[in-house]
Amino acid sequence: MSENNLIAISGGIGGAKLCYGLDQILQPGQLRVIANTGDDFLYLGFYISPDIDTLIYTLAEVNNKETGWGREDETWKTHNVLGELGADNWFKLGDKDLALHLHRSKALRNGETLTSITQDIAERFKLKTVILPMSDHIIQTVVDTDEGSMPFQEYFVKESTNPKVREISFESKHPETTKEVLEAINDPGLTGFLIAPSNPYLSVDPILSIDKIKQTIMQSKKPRVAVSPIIGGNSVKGPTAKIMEEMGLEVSVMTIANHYENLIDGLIIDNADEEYIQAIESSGIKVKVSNILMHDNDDKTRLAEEAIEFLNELS
Ligand code: GDP
Ligand code: FO1
Repeated sequence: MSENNLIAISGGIGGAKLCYGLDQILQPGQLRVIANTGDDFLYLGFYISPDIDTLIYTLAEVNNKETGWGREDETWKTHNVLGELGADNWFKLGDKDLALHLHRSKALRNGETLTSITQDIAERFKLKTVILPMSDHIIQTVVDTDEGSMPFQEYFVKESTNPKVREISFESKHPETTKEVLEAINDPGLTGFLIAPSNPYLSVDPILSIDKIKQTIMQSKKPRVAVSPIIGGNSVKGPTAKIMEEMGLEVSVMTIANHYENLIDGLIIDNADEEYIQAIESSGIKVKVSNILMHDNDDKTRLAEEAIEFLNELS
């Protein structure tokens, strides 16, 4: 794997599973992850960046394996006292996790960029993968539902994804990426791009909403592969399938292929979805079929190896 240099496009929990597998088999610096920041928000005065933190905790092997977010061996003293004080505590911040939010929020108040403080935190956690926020500006995912329009975390956590989604948009005064992301996606030594199995609408689309990122990847001569987040007509976790239904989309790998049309050369689908091979390939996207459900770390590294092999076949 020594000659491979990859860019992964990722949200949090689902995407971080594949990034963990890639991180295990690549050399330091060979994986750069462009991370979704559309979920970021200010909570109790702190800047929270859930997908970046999920990626960092997962790669550093300190993540909570049950929830997928937050840290393992966490304590909840602050969260509980916030409840006693009648303060907001619908978004659960563990004590260890909170230290990261304190540290990052102070750095941002002092004028550091999200890119630089993320790099600093990643170094402290001894990561060999580079985590690149999609932007240093606020680009807020807004979910328009039958109960009104709301920022992502209100929809996802406060309302437990119960409202029916009508439309998803990305609000920003500066919908721009960073020089670090542009250098990474224009790197002549790049092997290719991998779109991780994250929620296409809530985690990948915010990244692609930045025109420069989408156009550069679309025009790139390097191979681009996505791993389907849909298996056998359902999502593995989270509201992807529910949202697809609410937006009138068929919950299938074909819809995923159509969603990434013009952006990917290959799609990795599960054995359960073999029946779609021909239809996807006739839309011009090459298909690789595998077991794409990542139960354990062996599954993550195996799928990562297969994804790299597929990229090399397509180059
Ligand atoms: P995020 O979108 O990456 O922030 O994380 P989510 O937890 O919201 O999950 C997003 C998507 O990841 C969902 O559509 C899941 O179906 C998908 N996902 C989670 N685990 C796996 C897995 O093991 N394999 C595949 N192929 N998809 C997964
Ligand atoms: N998700 C929840 O469903 N409930 C929570 O209380 C919660 C807290 C939380 C704290 C820190 C963090 O980094 C993530 C957290 N998440 C929580 C995850 C949540 O933000 C979403 O999973 C992601 O944004 C989706 O990508």
